[in-house]
Amino acid sequence: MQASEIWGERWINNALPMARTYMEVACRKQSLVCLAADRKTMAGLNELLDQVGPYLAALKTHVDLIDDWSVESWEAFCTKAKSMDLLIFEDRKFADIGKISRDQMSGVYNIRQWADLVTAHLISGQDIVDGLQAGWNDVGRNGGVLLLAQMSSRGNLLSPDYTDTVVKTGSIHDGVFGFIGNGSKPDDLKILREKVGQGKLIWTPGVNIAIGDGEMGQRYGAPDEAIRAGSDCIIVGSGIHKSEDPAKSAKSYAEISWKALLDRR
Ligand code: S5P
Repeated sequence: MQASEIWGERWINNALPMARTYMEVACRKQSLVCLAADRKTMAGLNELLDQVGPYLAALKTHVDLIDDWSVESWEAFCTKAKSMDLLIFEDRKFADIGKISRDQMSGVYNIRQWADLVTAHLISGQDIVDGLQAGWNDVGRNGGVLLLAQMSSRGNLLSPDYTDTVVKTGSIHDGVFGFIGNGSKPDDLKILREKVGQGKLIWTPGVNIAIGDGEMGQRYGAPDEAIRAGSDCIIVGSGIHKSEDPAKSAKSYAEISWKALLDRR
């Protein structure tokens, strides 16, 4: 089956090239799983990628938490991820003014050169999206911005009004790939999906087969419920990288997510 048939309205209403690329990758891999690869060494990251790469559609990184990061080791890691047909998503949570965000796409980490997706807060205004898109444009690459509309952590300051403004502004901006929603609360997610409409993608952290509270205020909901409520990608960290058998866990998240997407159609 073609990606356009599987994704239906989402495909029709989202023409951002990177959004369509994601929808195609998800179909090839039969997985709506983005791994939050929160390991602190290159060896740890490479080991994880070797184990679970086949079951993922995307790989989410925090490039600034790697102890032994180097340009060469990162380049090799990204090349491997690409060879496994994965999108690379740097969860940098940019929040500065447009021109500084553009510059932050370069610098030591040179995020614009290897990341297909990045996260941003809209707290500084919508020019941040143009700044980040300009960053990719500066090196002739395409990318997509995921705006934080909700967060999964307890006590966060993203109020319902703030969420509405992010959705309203982001939904009509071409550079926006989609939104980060809270996967731990399917009911809230349903409401978010109604507000977002059928075009932009919603990606959700706060998902784990073992639902409930996580470490330091993190909260978890069930992966299939998140997708049925309107999530288009589940961001899973500890559920995979802290599991005794990461490959087996990644495979079950992939199967659950794919089945939930087919059920949702
Ligand atoms: O609201 C949020 C937004 C994000 S991007 N809550 C989150 O937990 N995240 C990220 O998702 C967080 O930075 C981490 O990398 C991942 C969740 O990891 P887990 O181990 O709790 O599944």
